Amino acid sequence: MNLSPLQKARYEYSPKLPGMLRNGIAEICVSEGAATASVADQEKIKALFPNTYGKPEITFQKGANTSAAKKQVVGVILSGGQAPGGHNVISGLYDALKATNKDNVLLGFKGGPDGLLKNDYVEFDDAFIDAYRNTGGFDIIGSGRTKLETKEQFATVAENAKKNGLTAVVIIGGDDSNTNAATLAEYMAAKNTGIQVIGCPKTIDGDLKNEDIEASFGFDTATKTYSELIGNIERDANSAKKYWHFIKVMGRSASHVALECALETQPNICLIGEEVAAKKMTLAQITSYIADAVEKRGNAGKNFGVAIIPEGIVEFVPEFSKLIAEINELLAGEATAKFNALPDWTSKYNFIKAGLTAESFAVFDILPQGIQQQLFLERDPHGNVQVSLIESEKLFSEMVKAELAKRKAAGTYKGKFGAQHHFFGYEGRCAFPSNFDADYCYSLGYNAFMLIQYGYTGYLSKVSNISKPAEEWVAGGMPITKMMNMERRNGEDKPVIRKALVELDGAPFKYFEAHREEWSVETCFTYPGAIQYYGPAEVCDLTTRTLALEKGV
Ligand code: FBP
Repeated sequence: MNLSPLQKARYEYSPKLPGMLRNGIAEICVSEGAATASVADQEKIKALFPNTYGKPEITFQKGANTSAAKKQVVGVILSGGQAPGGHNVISGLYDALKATNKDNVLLGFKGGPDGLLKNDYVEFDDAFIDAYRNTGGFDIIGSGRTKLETKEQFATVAENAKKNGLTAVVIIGGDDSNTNAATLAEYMAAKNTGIQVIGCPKTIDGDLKNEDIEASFGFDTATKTYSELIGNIERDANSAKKYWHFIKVMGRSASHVALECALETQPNICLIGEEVAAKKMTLAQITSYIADAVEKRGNAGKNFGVAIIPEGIVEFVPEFSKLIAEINELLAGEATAKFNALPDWTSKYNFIKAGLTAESFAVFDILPQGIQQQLFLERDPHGNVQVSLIESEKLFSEMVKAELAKRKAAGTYKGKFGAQHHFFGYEGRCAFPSNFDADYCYSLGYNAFMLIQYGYTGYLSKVSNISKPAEEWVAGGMPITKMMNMERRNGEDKPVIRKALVELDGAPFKYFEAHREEWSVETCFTYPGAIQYYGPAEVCDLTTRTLALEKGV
């Protein structure tokens, strides 16, 4: 393998553990809290998880080890989208497992949940793990999005686990994957397999957090990477003074990534999906809001700016969601083939006009033609519009352009408008983990093994107090059922981990809200620069602005 100088240097980095875990199992004991209850729908969740519901929160402390000596054979998977630090969760898990008993074994199941179903795995050893320490990516064993949720799948996993003598499975994933980890844990307990299941909170989207989990790993590095790029673009905009940059950032649904990037870079505009939904904003209102900033700046001679658009925005616009639902209905079943057979866009347009309600057609009709056509291009396996493929950065810039043309004709807008478009997503998911993510992930993995060693199942590895230096971090575990409620999914009520959306009364949004008017008209850009791996702690070990504001530090 060809190694870059940074990669070589990062191999030498020693991730920081919470103080209480630093001396290994010999000096780690457990303190159990009170029984827990799920955040909502307690009776229903309790009935669905009779073996794993209501268990206590646990916290590790310094003290004499009381765990039973037992050879552990642990299987681990990476599940869902990549997030910086996944390799460190595995190396932390491996180090804790080997430090506890050199005969313990760690198997990495390949390609996400599929690896567990197909019994496709590798056995890790020192050389294998050493090649991935402190690196980005999930390439150590790959990842996948297969959902582990049916009884048949669980039976296959149990069978494969038994074949390999597994004592525990660790699932590194987001809210859906950890919901499935809880169901798998319940299955394993109900069947008396003796196999424990532990989850670790991952996702760059930042939406797996709650009163127990302060942040999902990967959010820190991904947002720092996007913020570096946005800062660079801001500086370019402020140098050339001739473009508005419309920048879409990842985050399938929640706008945490967009908000964090805005807090880091102070752009002129940042849309927040959750606010758009709460205020029931229309596309025209959002367009007008952006055009107002462009107009004010343009009339003051500042024909440049930066607007951040969250990937999930369109689903938060009520009239747009309704339009998508109607299109999905309109093209259900055989109608798709009929639609595709129409000879040209005019006939397709007329078909759409005849099939939509007048209200939804009016929304469709104000979209730029390129976006209208995107709605009918790629469909998911269920035949639904793939909303995440809609180029919302272009949607808004084109709508703003049309609005500005009207304002120009009316004589209110005197500036010039030229737009550039960007989408930052994959650029940030496999970056070298920041020191924070390298430390946090290693700790989550190390801690996951302690939960296994102490016999817990159905728990999420929990490392808290993470806005403080690592020495003060608190390690422990929380039953996953505590984070669950019932939600309607595909026509059925299901127990799921509650997804964290941006809270409009939370400190990060409040800070943004208090400053955004000034940022929209003035040029208040801040340039965060590249992630720093070496240097003073106040530069290298910083947490996100989101976490700092949430914790008041
Ligand atoms: P996870 O929720 O699995 O962590 O993935 C998040 C994410 O990166 C989203 O931000 C993005 O919308 C999506 O994955 C992209 O998925 P894919 O990798 O399948 O293109």
